[in-house]
Amino acid sequence: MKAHLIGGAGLMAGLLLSGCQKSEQGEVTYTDPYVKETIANNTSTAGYITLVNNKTSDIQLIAVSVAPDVAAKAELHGHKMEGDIMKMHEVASLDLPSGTPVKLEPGGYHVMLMGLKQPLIPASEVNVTFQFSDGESLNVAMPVKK
Ligand SMILES: [Cu+2]
Repeated sequence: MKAHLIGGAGLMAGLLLSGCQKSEQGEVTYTDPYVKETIANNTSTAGYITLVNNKTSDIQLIAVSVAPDVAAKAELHGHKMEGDIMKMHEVASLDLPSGTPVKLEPGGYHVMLMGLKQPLIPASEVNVTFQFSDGESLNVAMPVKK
């Protein structure tokens, strides 16, 4: 009986180990992607998403991009106070610590789409590519919302 239990523990350890190896090759996953609809004649808008780095090592988000027929360019933006005014500015990278969800959200980090070729209307989608410091990338179909 005792031997049987030890065998069971060994099997469990084996399963845990293979689970570990799988997460070493883990990917960046995401939730809640959306792009804000364009208002009036604006040719820029912002996109938001929560990214989770499932890899065992920390990486950075180093670039965002869209197809040239969607917008002239995409940038990674943050906000900071300049005097009394909250201003957006481009950031070179965003840390994605292993296992920690990082939110791009209104008032914080966001994907800035500039020089849009046509207005973005709800129920459509924008394909955004997120490029990471380890050479991998993630393509996300981001729904346009009000
Ligand atoms: Cu911005």
